Amino acid sequence: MRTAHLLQGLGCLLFSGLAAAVPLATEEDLIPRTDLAPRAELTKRAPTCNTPTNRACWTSGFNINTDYEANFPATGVVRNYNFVITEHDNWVGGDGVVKKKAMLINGQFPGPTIKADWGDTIRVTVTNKLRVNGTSLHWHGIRMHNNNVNDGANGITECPLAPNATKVYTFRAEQYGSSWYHSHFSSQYANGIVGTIQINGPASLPYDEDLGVFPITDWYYGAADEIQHSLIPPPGAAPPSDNVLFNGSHVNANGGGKYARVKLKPGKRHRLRIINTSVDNTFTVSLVNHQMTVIQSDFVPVNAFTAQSLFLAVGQRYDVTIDASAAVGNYWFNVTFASSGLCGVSRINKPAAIFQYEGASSTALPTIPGTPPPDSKCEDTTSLVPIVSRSAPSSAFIATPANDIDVNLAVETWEGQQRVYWKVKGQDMNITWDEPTLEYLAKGNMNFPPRYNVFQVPQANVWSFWVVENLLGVPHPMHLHGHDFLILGRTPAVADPFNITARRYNDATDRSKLNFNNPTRRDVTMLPGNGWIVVAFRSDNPGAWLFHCHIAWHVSQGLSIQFLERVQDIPQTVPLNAIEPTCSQWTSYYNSSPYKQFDSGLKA
Ligand SMILES: *[C@@H]1O[C@H](CO)[C@@H](O)[C@H](O)[C@H]1NC(C)=O
Ligand SMILES: *[C@@H]1O[C@H](CO)[C@@H](O)[C@H](O)[C@H]1NC(C)=O
Ligand SMILES: *[C@@H]1O[C@H](CO)[C@@H](O)[C@H](O)[C@H]1NC(C)=O
Ligand SMILES: *[C@@H]1O[C@H](CO)[C@@H](O)[C@H](O)[C@H]1NC(C)=O
Ligand SMILES: *[C@@H]1O[C@H](CO)[C@@H](O)[C@H](O)[C@H]1NC(C)=O
Ligand SMILES: *[C@@H]1O[C@H](CO)[C@@H](O)[C@H](O)[C@H]1NC(C)=O
Ligand SMILES: *[C@@H]1O[C@H](CO)[C@@H](O)[C@H](O)[C@H]1NC(C)=O
Ligand SMILES: [Cu+2]
Repeated sequence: MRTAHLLQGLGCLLFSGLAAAVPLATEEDLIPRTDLAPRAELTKRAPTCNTPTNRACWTSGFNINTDYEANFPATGVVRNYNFVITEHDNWVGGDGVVKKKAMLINGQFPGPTIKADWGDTIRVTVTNKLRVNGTSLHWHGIRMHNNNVNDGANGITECPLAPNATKVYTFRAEQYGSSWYHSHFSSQYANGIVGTIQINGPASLPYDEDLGVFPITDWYYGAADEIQHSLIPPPGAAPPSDNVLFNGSHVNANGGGKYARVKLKPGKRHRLRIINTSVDNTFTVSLVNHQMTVIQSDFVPVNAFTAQSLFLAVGQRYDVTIDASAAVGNYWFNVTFASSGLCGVSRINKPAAIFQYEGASSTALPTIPGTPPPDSKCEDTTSLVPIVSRSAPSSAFIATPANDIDVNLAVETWEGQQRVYWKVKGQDMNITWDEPTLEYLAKGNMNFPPRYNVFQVPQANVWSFWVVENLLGVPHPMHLHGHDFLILGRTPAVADPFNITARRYNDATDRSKLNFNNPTRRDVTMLPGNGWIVVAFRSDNPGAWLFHCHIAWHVSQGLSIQFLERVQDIPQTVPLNAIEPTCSQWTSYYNSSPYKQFDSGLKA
């Protein structure tokens, strides 16, 4: 228990290029967006049949049942954003306490919300004004179909942007729902390089009001680099977070700061987009005296179900509806941690936001404490039923040593000191920033170093199955780029985190527990401590796609692999020359920089 708790602090990242297959909008379609802070309203959109009483409808020919991987609207609209990333010492924001090192997009935390309609093109111009760090931005959960080069994973799909360099990321809103973006350069997002994405589209339930994005994140007063450095020697355990922020704010331990307040209209049904943008902390959320009805998980619309509380792993999202049917007043929206401490803890007691009915006091605090939700055991649900169904043939899954990957911890000597690594199938990932996988391919070089952790997926349009086994008690939120994966099965959380009987998948006894028929599908799932998951994705997207733990500290310590999907098709679908000029800019900067890579180079 203690050991597992100590180990829990160890943590992932990615980037992008241009869509080759999907034509981009022409210049006349561009909406001028020269202001840094994007306007809240979408100024141009197709006529929509989406109304408060019929949210399932979207536009002619597109609705909640449309298979969005096969077909999405050609709106011709481009949403332009300008992001300038800057560095701030002793920044006061968030909860009113000084943060030693902040790195912000357009001076704000969270960064600007990217808003688009389903089918729009999103174009983000990123300029790195950090003093010495590179950076790269990953657009979490965006499929990036035939667009690997815009995925934003430095060392995989691009070189980091050197200080003063600019890069344009362009991608289609192929899916709809709620998500986020973040830096994938070491554990840099813990300094604040994070923001949300809202893609409007159909929904499985009617609602009146869209409250918008509601990111919840753990918050650290220290500098990300310094925290990461402190995790190099054993035990390498993640520290508790200093606070938890709701949409960027919370009170602090000394009574300063302020609660986030979300306004509800009495009698109305509201949509809330809960997004876990944590570095490490996983939590359960609940709203006193109200239920939440889930309509979507990650970018996958699901059959609606109602819950008193929801567990979110790092990177996971739940779009919910909330009926404002209680008495007019103020209500706590609470975050609760798993009692084991195995999926993150905070120094702040009982983090909360306030949901305030119109007509209620805007200064009074809620009076009803509410009932703590059941202990999550760090386990996410596998009973979500996607509306657009996907099934994999069970006969296609053959458990072999080749598709079995285990996760474990190792301590090795590095530059004369003991160092903690996370190993996947015996190897921690350690990429070289100026030699991303796509650059190897551009040069026709297939001799990847062993520590690039390349797993080939050669065959086109087949289900690729993976058994992931956890040889330690620490759970990991596993995230796949470029795909939603099917969660065919996993071990249930056990009472004792040192119970090792469920570590290994046994095909003879475990196969019958797998669900191949439209199972839960999303882009992040929890790998239980001392347990396994079986996941599958369809090889319909050529590229180098990271599969990693989303705890920033763990990915930095190596917990990552990359699937090299249909390598022979990559040159036809991915414009490999798009890695320039970023790579040559980075190389000339890095060669003269005293600041060197000290970890895997990746982060969640
Ligand atoms: C990143 O920036 C921080 C703060 O300026 C610095 O301490 C660190 O050494 C830099 N790391 C790299 C690899 O540039
Ligand atoms: C970036 O540009 C600014 C302004 O021109 C300059 O002061 C700074 O030294 C440049 N940074 C690097 C790392 O070249
Ligand atoms: C969170 O803050 C953003 C920006 O201020 C706002 O647009 C959004 O509506 C807020 N979310 C909620 C749920 O209040
Ligand atoms: C966010 O994810 C982290 C890591 O899995 C988890 O510890 C935390 O509880 C999650 N937060 C929420 C609000 O779900
Ligand atoms: C919710 O948060 C408030 C404020 O911290 C706290 O007083 C209350 O006990 C919490 N309720 C639950 C169920 O955690
Ligand atoms: C240990 O794990 C096995 C296999 O999952 C389970 O049957 C057993 O109940 C667990 N024991 C405890 C104490 O949790
Ligand atoms: C990563 O690999 C490079 C090149 O092999 C090596 O010099 C460096 O020490 C490695 N980093 C770690 C943290 O193991
Ligand atoms: Cu992890």
